[in-house]
Amino acid sequence: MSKEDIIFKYIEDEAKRQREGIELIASENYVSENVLKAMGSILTNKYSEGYAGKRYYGGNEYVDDIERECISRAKELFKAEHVNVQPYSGSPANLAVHYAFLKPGEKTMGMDLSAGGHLTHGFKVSLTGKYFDSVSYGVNREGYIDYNEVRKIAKEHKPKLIWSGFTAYSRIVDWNEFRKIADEVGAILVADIAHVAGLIVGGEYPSPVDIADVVTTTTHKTLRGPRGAMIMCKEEYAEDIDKAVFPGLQGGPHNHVTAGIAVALEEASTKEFKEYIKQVVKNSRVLSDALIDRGFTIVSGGTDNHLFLIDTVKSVDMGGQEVSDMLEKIGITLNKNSIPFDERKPWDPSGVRIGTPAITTRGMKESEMVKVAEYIDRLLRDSSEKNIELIKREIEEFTEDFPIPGIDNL
Ligand code: DSN
Repeated sequence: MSKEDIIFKYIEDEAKRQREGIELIASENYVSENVLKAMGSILTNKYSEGYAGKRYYGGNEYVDDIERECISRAKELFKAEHVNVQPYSGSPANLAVHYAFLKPGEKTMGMDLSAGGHLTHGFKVSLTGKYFDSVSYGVNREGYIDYNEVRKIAKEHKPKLIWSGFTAYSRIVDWNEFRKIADEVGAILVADIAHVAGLIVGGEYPSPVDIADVVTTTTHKTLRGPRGAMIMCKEEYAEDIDKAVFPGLQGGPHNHVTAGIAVALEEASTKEFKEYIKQVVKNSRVLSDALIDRGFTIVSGGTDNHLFLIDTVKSVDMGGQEVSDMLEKIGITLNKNSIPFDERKPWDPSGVRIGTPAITTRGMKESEMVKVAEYIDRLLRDSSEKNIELIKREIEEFTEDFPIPGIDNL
């Protein structure tokens, strides 16, 4: 096979893997054909450093149209005062927010990684934890955020930024309580809604947009757009945020991504998307309940959103890595994840995270969730080669009825 062809062969291999597997990674999803079309367009050819109407390169008339339209759709959908659609992804968006408001060494506060926070909310190995002085809050033994504890830590450390939001928390965040705490210590409140942006738009999760000073989100998770990010903020912070993204942190925006985000935002404004999001949350509850019925231990005892964590040590006496590796053999993909008060290390933690956005996009509903729970249970109770082969074949057959948008037109 020629060198030109081999990459396309690998893409075909990946398509087959996606088609024949059950995707339970809570941060993944399948974009529409139109998002794929925008992403694969000639917009990738263009340099556009700057903002619409103020670029450092010529020839940006149509790119300006696209970026303005994307911003206007985001403002309308999220009811935001100001939106920057240029961050390359969630981590640079969060770094830009730190850069906009803090000098090196100043204090930032976020949820601890093992409690469900994100690296870029000040975790020690992240630049946000190395260049800034970071403190963290966790969850209580029941797996819920304890706002009195958050308040106590905030009062003790007086951070300049407080991060709310998560990557692995299955409950509803009380944005108003975070607002009160931020006001009590004079901090800027940031909400990272990367995981729940789609749920917010679909009316299944409260919005922090008129509560927090700044809101960051990726666009490729429950929002079902291309890999990218947005920062929304109150008008008074617009200039600081825009300057931090460009020229502070990034160069030219990825215009093909901006176009893809604009397409996804339009799709997210439809009745069909609301129905999809309702089903995502319903599926998450049913899947979590079906696993509990089969003896699994779920952190906090269940879920109010699109994801949940299994305590694999308590459930099947195995670490998250081992469970993840075993499930991959039958085509079920998920990620190992730390759980609150984890005694094991992040690369070999005590749990796995499960989410339903991707399988719901394929059209799976409640009865399919029970089947997924059965596949997981059967494999983890008997991981003999024979059982692996049997379940793998069953899953390949099962997934045939649930197409992935655009995958057959590659
Ligand atoms: N990697 C994302 C997730 O899986 O939640 C967070 O950045």
